[in-house]
Amino acid sequence: MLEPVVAKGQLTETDRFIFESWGYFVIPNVLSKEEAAEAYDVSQRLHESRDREFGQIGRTYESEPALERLIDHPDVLPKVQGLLGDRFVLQAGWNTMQPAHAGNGGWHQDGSSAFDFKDLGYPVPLIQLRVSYLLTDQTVPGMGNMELIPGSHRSRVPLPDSIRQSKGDIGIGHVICAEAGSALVFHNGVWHRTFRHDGDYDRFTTHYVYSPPWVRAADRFGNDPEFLERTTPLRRALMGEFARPDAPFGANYEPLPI
Ligand SMILES: O=C(O)CCC(=O)C(=O)O
Repeated sequence: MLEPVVAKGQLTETDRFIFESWGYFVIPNVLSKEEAAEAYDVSQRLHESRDREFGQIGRTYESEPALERLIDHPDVLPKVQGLLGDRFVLQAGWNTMQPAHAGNGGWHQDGSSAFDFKDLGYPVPLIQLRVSYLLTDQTVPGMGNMELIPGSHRSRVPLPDSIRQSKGDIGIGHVICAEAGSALVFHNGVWHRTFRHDGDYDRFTTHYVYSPPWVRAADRFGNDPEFLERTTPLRRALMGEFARPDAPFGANYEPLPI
């Protein structure tokens, strides 16, 4: 089986080649089974107040230490730094629930319907680098896996409407099979969807989106002052709370304190 699996830590030249070619890679064993189970329990509690249907809750890292830790996970952040450079922010964090026995989600690219990233130029630039932590085992298809189309961030043409409208399959769809605790890292331009979930339990995956520092946050209008007060200098900087020496984005500012 072809699998874009890479090791934890620094982005190697091979990791970069895989990312450039496929638009994503998977890092196994980032969270221990216990850490993944703890994050699962937290996610379950957070989603209890919603209807039991597919949905996402933003900025859960502010209130939940088990999810806050993932903002700058030491096995993963070096990959983000390798791909985005020394100055980037956490543009959003979403915790997603897919209920038991749910079907496929819709195919899409990440971005903004207010201003489509593809209108910025070709190839679609890397504006949102997503890290998705799998909190359940997704070792075979049909476990609420993510499905991605390798290399589709470089496609000049969109996924055909016929496939999108019917939520149909495509022969080059790659259903990511990985254990709980793995992290999937992917480019906003890659066409993807949530694959069906045949299990009797709800599936939770928690997502962190990193962007250049001039991109506006998508999960919040402002940061929670109490969270900023008690979190670490690195996480504060990742929340966009860095000091700018003069006009906003007019000049350089200190790199992240990594
Ligand atoms: O299934 C998920 O957790 C993520 C769904 C998705 O593709 C998205 O949020 O863009």
